Amino acid sequence: MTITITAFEQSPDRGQGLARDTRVRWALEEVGQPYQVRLVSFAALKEPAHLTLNPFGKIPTYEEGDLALFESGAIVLHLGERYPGLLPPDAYARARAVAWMFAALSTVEPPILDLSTARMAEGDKPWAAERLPLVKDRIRTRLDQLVRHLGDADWLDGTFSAGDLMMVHVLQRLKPSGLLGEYPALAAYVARAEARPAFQRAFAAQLAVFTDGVAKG
Ligand SMILES: N[C@@H](CCC(=O)N[C@@H](CS)C(=O)NCC(=O)O)C(=O)O
Repeated sequence: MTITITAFEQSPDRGQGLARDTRVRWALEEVGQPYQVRLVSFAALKEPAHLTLNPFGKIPTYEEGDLALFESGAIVLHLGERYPGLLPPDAYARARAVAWMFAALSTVEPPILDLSTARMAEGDKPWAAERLPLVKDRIRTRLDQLVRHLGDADWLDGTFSAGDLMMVHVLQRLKPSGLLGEYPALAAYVARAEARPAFQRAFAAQLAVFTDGVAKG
């Protein structure tokens, strides 16, 4: 069954891999499934054809036969349930891996996204400079907790899972801020995940859109 995902035709990050199609590409690479990519312009995201796939007008979307999905977390979870390689076979370990996916998306990602908002959308407001340290401290609170949990382990819960994939992709957004560098154990955790051949392939494929103009899957 052909799998088709959507990605930005022109990404604001110029191929740094921060757009959320990268998590889906990475998950597809981890489970060894080939996929096609349909590139979408910002205007097309808000048109009816795309809104039937994602009512919020965003990428990534996922199509497989009669199934259409949106939300990167739901897509990665679907892949983890459908193919081996992302979620452990043991039911309890699997539940914990899913918990880490949710933790990445609903506990760690929001303050990190808030930093992007503070910089890009609110940077010119008179109160921006005063607010920024508060935003950063909220991120540090999460990173303190995360690094305490990780300890000297390689991954969040035993072997690499979709929970790590999601957490690492969320943390990657922090690199330019220097905040990740304040936590060498977390920086090493991200680097360990980035060394995975599946991540390397996913990263190269999303980069090719911007360097070669090619929709690689
Ligand atoms: N929670 C959604 C967020 C999707 C999202 O924000 N996608 C961004 C790209 S990473 C997007 O399409 N932005 C364009 C827009 O909002 O117009 C997910 O995880 O899939």
